[in-house]
Amino acid sequence: AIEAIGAEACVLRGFALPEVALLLAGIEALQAEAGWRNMETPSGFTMSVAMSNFGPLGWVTNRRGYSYTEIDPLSGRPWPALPASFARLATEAAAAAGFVGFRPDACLVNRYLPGSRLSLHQDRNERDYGAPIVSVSLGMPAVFLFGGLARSDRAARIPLVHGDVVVWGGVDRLRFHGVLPMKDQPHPLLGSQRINLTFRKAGS
Ligand code: MD3
Ligand code: FE
Repeated sequence: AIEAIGAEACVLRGFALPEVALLLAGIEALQAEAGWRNMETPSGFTMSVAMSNFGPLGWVTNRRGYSYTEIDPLSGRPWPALPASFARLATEAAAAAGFVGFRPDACLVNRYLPGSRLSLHQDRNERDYGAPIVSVSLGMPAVFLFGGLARSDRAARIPLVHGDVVVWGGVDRLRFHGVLPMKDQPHPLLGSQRINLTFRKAGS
């Protein structure tokens, strides 16, 4: 069942469940190859969400700003390759939501522990806002904030659980969004963490 949350945004409940074993194996490998890091924002805060990326492009933030890089600044090597099973899941979810032909070149992996949060922001570091964004939730439940095109617009609260996939594009692509501080509600497979995969087309 497709749950609309905007004119061109929807939740596909449980869409990733058949792929969970492959996703978790890939995330284990990413953790070993690249590792989690709490990056610094341009204003000097350390993010409470730990991050890593599958390539070819990875999202980073530091005191100089936000960007996409081909090289992981921590290892000095390219980001680990995006597994084909991950890319296929993102393409299939996008198609189910009406965005046919989505080919991600970036997969940001966010790791939330109890207390981690993501404050309201827009995703505007990508070259082409025409491509959708696909997000996969794993582990502990979270409350997603889905606002409007102005920071001050009231935000809807959307509960997301293990296996849910959200697709956003078109007129909803630049809406403000965030994640409320995580409660400790341990998940049988992942324990006290939530992992979110965000698939994007960042480059050309
Ligand atoms: C809504 N991550 O990494 S999913 C992010 O759960 C991010 O980790 C969240 O926001 C998380 O930037 C939320 C991704 C998402 C991405 C783009 C959007 C939600 C969006 C664009 C418009 C509206
Ligand atoms: Fe975002």
